[in-house]
Amino acid sequence: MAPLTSQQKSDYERDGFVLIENAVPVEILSRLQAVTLDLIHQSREVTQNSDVYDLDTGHCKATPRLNRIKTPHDVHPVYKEFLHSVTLLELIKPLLGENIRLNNSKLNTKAAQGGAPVEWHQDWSFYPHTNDDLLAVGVMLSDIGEEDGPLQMIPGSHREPVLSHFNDGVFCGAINPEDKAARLSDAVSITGQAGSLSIHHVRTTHGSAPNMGDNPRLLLLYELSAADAWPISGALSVFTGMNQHELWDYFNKNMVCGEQSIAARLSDVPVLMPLPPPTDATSIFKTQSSGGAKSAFSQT
Ligand SMILES: O=C(O)CCC(=O)C(=O)O
Repeated sequence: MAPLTSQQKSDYERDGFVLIENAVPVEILSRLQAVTLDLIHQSREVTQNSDVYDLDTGHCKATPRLNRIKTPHDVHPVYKEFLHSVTLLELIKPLLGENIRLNNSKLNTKAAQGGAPVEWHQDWSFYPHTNDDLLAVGVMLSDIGEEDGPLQMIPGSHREPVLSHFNDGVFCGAINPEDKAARLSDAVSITGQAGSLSIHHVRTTHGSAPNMGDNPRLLLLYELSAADAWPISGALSVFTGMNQHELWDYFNKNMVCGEQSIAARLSDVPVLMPLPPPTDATSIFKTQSSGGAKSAFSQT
């Protein structure tokens, strides 16, 4: 696979996202898929949310239905292998520089015929940093067509003001679909074959509808940042609850390339702190449901 082209880089800078088709080499794609299907199979024995699984409603032994496999890079080495591969590094270094940290990973396994929607949001609303050189890479591990609940993005939203993600004064991790400033009618669907990947900026407005297809929609997400982007204390995020030793160890352990910086680079970025928090902020699904987010996608 070729490095990010200058056209792809300028598309990302203009739109806040870029789709790169057939980006993942076939051999590692097959292994990522096999490990993922095996993890879904193993979830048949699981009856409640755990460190690995976030269960969807209706999950049972006969029909496993997951919202997500949590932090897959900690669950099986193949996810880390692709993260550190030259293929991926050549795509993200032009956007983030030579020093890159993984902040979190997740594998959203939207179950067939209805897996949970993800309401419209900007990732930035959950974890503002000292600058916005942060992005998410979404690796399609299944073919994702229009009816499979693809990611949808609003072009150019990453350069617009930060939108409210509050309901009745509580952070709910979702934009009110009636907020005209969100320009939801401009949405573009990110569809492609397994092995394609998208990159979206941390401030790009995005969401996804339920999966109306017959197969699980498998999307592996790596949340990455420049190593001199420091999380702003008080945000709801994977860093919540870590003391200084834990945070420093976490950052160093999760370097993808280069070194963690102690210099925090401050940019002129818009920030709304995600406070007060909802009652359950353990995942975006729980944040949106317990925060009372208004749905753009529910069919009732
Ligand atoms: O899986 C999806 O469709 C979107 C996931 C997402 O936006 C998130 O987890 O922040």
